[in-house]
Amino acid sequence: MQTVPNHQVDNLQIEDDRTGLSVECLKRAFLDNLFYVQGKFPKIATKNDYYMALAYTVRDRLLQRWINTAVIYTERASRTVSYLSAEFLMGPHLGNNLVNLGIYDQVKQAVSELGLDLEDLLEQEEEPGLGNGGLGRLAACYLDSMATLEIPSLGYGIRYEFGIFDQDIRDGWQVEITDKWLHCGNPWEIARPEWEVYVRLGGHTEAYTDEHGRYRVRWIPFQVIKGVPHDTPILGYKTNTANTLRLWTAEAPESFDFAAFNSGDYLGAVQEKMVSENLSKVLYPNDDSSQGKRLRLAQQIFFVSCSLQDMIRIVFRQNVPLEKFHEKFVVQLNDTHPAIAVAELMRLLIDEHDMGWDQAWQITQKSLAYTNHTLLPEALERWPISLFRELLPRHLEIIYEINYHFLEEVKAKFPGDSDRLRRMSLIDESGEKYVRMAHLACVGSHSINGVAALHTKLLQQDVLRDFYQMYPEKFNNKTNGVTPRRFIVLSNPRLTNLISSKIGDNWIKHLEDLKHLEAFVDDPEFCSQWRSIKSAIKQDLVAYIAQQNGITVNPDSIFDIQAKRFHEYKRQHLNALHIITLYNRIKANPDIDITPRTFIFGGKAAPGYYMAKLIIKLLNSIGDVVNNDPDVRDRLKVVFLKDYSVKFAQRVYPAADLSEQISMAGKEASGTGNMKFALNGALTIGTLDGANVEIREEVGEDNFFIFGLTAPEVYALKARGYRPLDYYHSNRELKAVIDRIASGHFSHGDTKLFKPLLDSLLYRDEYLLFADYQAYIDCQDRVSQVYRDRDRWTRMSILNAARMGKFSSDRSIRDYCQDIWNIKPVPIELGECIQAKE
Ligand code: NBG
Repeated sequence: MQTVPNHQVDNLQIEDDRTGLSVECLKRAFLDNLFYVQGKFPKIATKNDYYMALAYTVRDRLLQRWINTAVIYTERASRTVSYLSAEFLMGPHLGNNLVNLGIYDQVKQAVSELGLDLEDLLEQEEEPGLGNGGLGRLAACYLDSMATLEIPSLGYGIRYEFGIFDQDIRDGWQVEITDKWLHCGNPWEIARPEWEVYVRLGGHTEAYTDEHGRYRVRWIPFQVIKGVPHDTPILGYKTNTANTLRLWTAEAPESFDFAAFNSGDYLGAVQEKMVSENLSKVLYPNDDSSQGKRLRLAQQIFFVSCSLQDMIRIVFRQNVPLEKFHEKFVVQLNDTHPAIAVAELMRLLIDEHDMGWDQAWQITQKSLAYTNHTLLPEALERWPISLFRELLPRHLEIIYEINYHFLEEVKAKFPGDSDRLRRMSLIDESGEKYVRMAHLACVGSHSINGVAALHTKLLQQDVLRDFYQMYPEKFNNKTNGVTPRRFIVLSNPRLTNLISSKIGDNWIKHLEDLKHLEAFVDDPEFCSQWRSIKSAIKQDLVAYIAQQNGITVNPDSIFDIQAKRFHEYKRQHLNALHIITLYNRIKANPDIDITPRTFIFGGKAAPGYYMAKLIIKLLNSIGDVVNNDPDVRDRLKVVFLKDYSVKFAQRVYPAADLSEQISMAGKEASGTGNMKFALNGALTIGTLDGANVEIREEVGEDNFFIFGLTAPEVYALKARGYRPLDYYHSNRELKAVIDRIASGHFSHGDTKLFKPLLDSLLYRDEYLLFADYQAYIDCQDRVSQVYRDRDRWTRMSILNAARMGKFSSDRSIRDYCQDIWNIKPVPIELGECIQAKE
């Protein structure tokens, strides 16, 4: 094979078709992969063949970095972060890898010289939607930042065969469709069957005395499942570090039960295989809620046990004594989904590796750290004891013993406080007995963190108050962040180029540098460029909406966007009340002077969450009426963009003028969409909730539209006794809005359709929409005013982006490294060790 000299990357020793980065080399490699991997040639190749050929071309270039990284980590037995998460919402890999490799432009040119369009090929990628929303996406951003900061890390999770469902909208209702993301193959992963592990489930335990006369427990399981790791490289931005995302698939230890097979019971023989494979079959589509389902607990122990066993394998391979497990690994638990790790690590150390309780407990606590992501009571995971005993009999014994020691500690610290013991126990005994996973995580970890300053404060004062009083030193805050590589460089190249033309491109790795943009905020030329970029991106979205929804949208209107999971606490229906308020004003006075707005929504509802689905239906119904009412004269448009995903989010954030972050204060742990919008120059309308508080602090009060009750005001109002009907009766516009919905105006005269929603507002209104209604409307009126002053708006937009430095996930990861993980970067030199060919 001919080699092509490559002057673009120092240190690169293998400059053949597998590693070369020149346009010529990329072209040859691409055609080679089309032929030898896809088995196609241009005349008969489909778009997917081209995508696959390109993906393999890029993967080849990752492999050299990946293998070198693994070699160096192994040689040095580097301290490593294990990020345990039931969800990783990675988004498409191809574009991101091009950005991080720094070869976007070369590849664009290479494929265009072959008569193809890169954007077209990028579109082709079926994204791995292995997460629900913020929590899974945060895990993905953190992997990007850890690789970029050269922090040795392994992401551990489940390779769901079906990720988050695809959303269709039929007659205004959400319809769920199975997400078959693997059906064309996944070029980014490599299966590692040689590192398979076994996980036990069910059965019973037996006590025995070992040869040293020690009391021991043997677990005789009912079922054993095989876990097979599938690895995906995670490349840092312009570094040689390529870390690993290791996702587990569940399989039956033997494909066939030969006894059953031989006796002619073919279906029975295949049964076990099907039952086992179920474990990694599908992602639970609930965001911020838990239903205590058996399969879900089985998924949790499955990936946690596989991952901990894998870490122990690595410890042994690197000749680290098991007593130093906590020096080799720090294990971050992404919410309570992996909290069973506390009991599983104890079990592995004691039962499988003969360690004594005290030492095992020290190692467990020193290794584990817990991140809480929610303030919603319904999201705090609890498992019925009966289920736990059936599935994890040994773990239940271990949890009882942890609980015994823990409650002794509590008694010693707070003598005579039996109520406290009851509240803090790992077992909820108030009715049916439950295991409280958040308590298990708190007791078994050395660090407990919230994801925004307000959230951490509320954890300390409220949700985890007893634990804060018990272990104040464990608590710390780590405000979330987002990766600027995916959420501006890849998704908003025009803005990226403008910014880099002014301040260089250092900001991509050091987002604080965006502050240098402030120097240009009075430069009319810069402001006009900023504005025309936003306007061009809005034009693109206009075209997309026309094609997707058949709705014509005015590109000069305010693009007012709320894109996130549907949940009552997030209050998409408050947004709906605003739309109808404006609509009513127009109906009352068709000539009224209104700043044109396009309301854009995106997001999925959990399939079993009736109220959230009804809110989606309401928004679509409002759209049908408002978009077609001649009185409105195109001043308002309501657009629901179906099937919100990472790919799709990348298209939406850059086009926003206004970002809706309107949850009831005290409910949104952090939010991360809020950061992505602002980074792309959207202004925020928001409550003082989650990270909104810190965003406002950073961008300045004058550049943030704040409204509504604060968290303490929410508690106070609820404590006083909240009566939504009073607001309804005393607020003329609010009453008109509710009456308009109740009259069947948006439901072809059907007065029953939205009644459950209206009743919940009129008689309960748990999330205080009515209490915040007037403040929201007033604030929106201010937004409309300010938007008319285009110079002022542009200035605010620039200042928002310029002051978002704090919200890079690089900053979050640096904080985790310093305060929790105690870990240092390990730079990777290429060519120092392994080469593909000698
Ligand atoms: C979500 C919160 C968000 C937060 C993300 C990431 C869960 C359980 N929690 O506010 O609702 O931004 O986690 O921390 O999905």
